[in-house]
Amino acid sequence: MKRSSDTGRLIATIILMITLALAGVMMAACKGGTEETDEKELFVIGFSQLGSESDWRLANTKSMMDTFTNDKGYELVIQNAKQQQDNQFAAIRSFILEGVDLIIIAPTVEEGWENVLREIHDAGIPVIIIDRSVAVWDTNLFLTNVGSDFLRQGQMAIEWLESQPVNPDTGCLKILHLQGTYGATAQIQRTRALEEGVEAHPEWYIASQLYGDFTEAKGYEVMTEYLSDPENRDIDVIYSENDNMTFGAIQALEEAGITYGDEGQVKIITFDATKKALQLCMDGKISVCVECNPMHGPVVEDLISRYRAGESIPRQIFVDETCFTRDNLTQEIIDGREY
Ligand code: GZL
Repeated sequence: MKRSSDTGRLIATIILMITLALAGVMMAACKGGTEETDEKELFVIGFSQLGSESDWRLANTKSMMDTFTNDKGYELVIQNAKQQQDNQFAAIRSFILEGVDLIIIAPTVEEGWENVLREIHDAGIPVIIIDRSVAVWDTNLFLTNVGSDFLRQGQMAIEWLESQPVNPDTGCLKILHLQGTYGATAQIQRTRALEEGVEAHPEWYIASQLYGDFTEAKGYEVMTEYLSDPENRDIDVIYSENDNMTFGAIQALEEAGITYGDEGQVKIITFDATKKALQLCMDGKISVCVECNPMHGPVVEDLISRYRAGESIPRQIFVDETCFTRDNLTQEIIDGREY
């Protein structure tokens, strides 16, 4: 009896051990398979966004977030540099350590990118530059630059200004220039277009160039300070390098009792063409809104898909943009805008 009961216990123990072993193997396979499948499917993108300084920038970030979603097979890791290039370098180096599949950079300024782009290159990670550009000798350090032709934007504004009469009392045009972040491609090229325009028109002159850093607060601050001197109040045109500085400048004009718009003293030229600026243009308060399209997400996704399929992609992609005035603007266009 004892022998058979011993034997029975032994057999039961062996069956239990085999069952547990099989269960463990199945669980491991399921777990490993699930995790492996999840990790394998997501294409991880490290995105160094320069900041959140303007409505344009917020729209640009939203476009990227709306495009690179998990259900479309992406993991988008965004780091906001608060307009500091050093923060971008730190973010990019963390992306390299994480071993992301691709890095996207919206650079604060053009200079200073050679070393960190070489580090990314040496790590074997592809890079796409969006919005502004980077000034590097070796353009093989990035796949492509998706952005705007900022010089053309400025030239469209100058073409409109050329169609305007000079001040009949003075025989000239006194222009106040609000500049964006020094060294950013948008600032460099929009400034170049104005300065080349002034050079070609002796009856135009730049009364002052104020630094607004692409923000509404700074635009208001420098404009308020400038208008505090009565000698500075006779400006004919404000050439403002983005809408948010324009909104600050408009507040300063109103507080100084200076009229603006179609029926006012000061004609305003602005860049970005956000909904708020277009509405002011429609209402005759802003004369020219030069569009700067922030909706880079879909364009960048198409380029990444083509790159992953082994196709060659262009080194530079310009997005479509329009120069809006009351002549070509409708409420329907404004209401249909995404930003
Ligand atoms: C332009 C972009 C500029 C916008 C500003 O592509 O770099 O930066 O014109 C933004 O609104 O701050």
